[in-house]
Amino acid sequence: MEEKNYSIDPVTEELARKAEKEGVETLWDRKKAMKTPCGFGEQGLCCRICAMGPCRISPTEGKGAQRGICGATADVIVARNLARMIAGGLATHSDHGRDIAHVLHMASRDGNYKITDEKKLLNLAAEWKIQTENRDIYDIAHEVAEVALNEFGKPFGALKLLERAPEQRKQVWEKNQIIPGAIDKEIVTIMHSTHIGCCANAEDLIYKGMKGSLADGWGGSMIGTELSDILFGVPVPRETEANLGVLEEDQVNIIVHGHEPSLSEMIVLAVEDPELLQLAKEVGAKGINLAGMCCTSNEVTMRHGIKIAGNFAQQELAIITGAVEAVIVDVQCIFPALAPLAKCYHTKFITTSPKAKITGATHIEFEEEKALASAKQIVKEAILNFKNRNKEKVFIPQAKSPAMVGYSVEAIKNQLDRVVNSNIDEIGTLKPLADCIVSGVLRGAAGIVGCNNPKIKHDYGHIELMKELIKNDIIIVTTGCAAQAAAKAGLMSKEARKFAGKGLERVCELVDIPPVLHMGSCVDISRILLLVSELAQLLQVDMSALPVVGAAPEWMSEKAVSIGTYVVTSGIDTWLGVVPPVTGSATVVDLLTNKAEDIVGAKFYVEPDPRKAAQQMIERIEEKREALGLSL
Ligand code: NFS
Ligand code: SF4
Repeated sequence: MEEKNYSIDPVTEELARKAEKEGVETLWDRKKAMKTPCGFGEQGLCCRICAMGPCRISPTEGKGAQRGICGATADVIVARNLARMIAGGLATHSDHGRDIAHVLHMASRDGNYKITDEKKLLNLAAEWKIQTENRDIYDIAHEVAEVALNEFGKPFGALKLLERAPEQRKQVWEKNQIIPGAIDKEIVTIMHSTHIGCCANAEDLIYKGMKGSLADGWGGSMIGTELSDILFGVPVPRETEANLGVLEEDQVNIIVHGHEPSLSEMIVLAVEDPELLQLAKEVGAKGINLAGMCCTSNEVTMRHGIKIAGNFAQQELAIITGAVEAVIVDVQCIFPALAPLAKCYHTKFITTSPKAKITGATHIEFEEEKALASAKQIVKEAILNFKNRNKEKVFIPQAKSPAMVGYSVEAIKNQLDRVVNSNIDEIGTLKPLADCIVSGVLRGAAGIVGCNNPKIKHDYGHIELMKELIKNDIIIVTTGCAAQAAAKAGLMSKEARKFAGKGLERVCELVDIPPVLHMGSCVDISRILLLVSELAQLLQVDMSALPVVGAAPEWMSEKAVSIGTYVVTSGIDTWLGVVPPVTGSATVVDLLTNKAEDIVGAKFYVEPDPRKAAQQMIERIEEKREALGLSL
């Protein structure tokens, strides 16, 4: 049997072997070359915030340096570093949300960007008390965009979308004074407070981090999701396929990679352009095959069923197939390694965002004002590159899995309506889901999200955890690279219900869903927040009372730190499969994994073994059920 080193995914293993044979390196090679990571950094004990340092604090109490040159303690240094990670993640998601708001602001009837979901726009306008009667839909859209843009910099007041949370939750935030104001302000405050000689109280720094994180989940990310739905459509269930086997030997293969749908939506349109299809024929290809990578993939698969090429750890492998004419990227989670790697094959590595230029890549700036024309130019580059493909280097693994995707909150309600007796029940609510949880047919729900990280065998953390949980009648909602792991492993096909426990299997049959529901990209974790918030309001309890848990089994990014923090701050216990760099401070560890429960009603758990994590999650869910008096 073939030895499996890096991944539980055979396609990944095969291509990693191809890379070795061809002498090109991947993240796993570089991970090996990195040797043992720096112990100070690993524990969060290294401070580079000013030029008197860098300072590093000895992890052993009473031995070696116990304070930085300014006198900062281990607690302060660890908390400051963590708060800065949150600010980084919050900035990234929020800048994405802001970009989408700008796109909505430029939307017009005869332009490239149009309003696709008027209903969602009108609902949001009503929520924000924007006049809608006798107004052109585009005028309304522009005002909604302006209000959204103001959320980033308004001088006074709390973020508007926080209003959507249950009353009990808002009180928790209020009591702890962690209700965020303008999104940019929260980032700035964290950067300010963590400057040399400013905040030197670990607990307070954690509160600042929590407050900032809420401006991500209930702010920038939620704006990103809402406005993307208005522009490009609310996702509905549809079929797709996942893994690098979706590449086609006889077609021009294009990969979109990154995050913001404003680029990828236009690429989706461009590849259907008759002139470009004709050009593809002229260069000897049978067609143009578009597939996605990372969260951009999640955006376009949710809305168009575009095939999923793979997740974070597979981005290099796409190029290593030798069959990809272009990898088109915008922002975030893009390995700089793709630039030198693309030069070993014929692949064009095309950057498009002024925010993410990469040395060695071809930069074709994507101009939103002439979005479709820009997209067509980029696709043309890919087509013209087909002739450079070296057939001897091409190897496309034949494996791919069918998957159902597109489960927005709206789509989930729609599916649930199938079991509703419309004579007595209201349709379009989460009540059937709440009923299943109350009766115990479903024990609870888990949100499994996040990245890949070579510290964990690729996809193993995600898949083991999901399998364990569905077996125990816990329904799963997922986003990001975790969702792609599930799609590849077949957990999003309807047949996957056979892996579920009796209760969940029955629910899947009746409602016609897979046991693992794809809810989108990482900014779409805001959908999960709203799902849990609505469930809580239906059952008239706080979010922290529900038998609901979260997990990021293979997380790696600052974005994931911000997400984990806002999920916990929203009252949902969260399991991490990778230890965060905080172990150098017993105070911070105690705050995150213990005291947080008294503060916000939920806490972090760290458990690298997904099976153990699953057991802990099941126990926790049962505890919550008992506390709510739900059936055993
Ligand atoms: Ni989320 Fe998406 Fe993937 Fe992690 Fe990166 S793509 S925004 S950060 S690696 S899940
Ligand atoms: Fe050292 Fe303090 Fe400067 Fe950090 S802020 S590098 S601990 S002197």
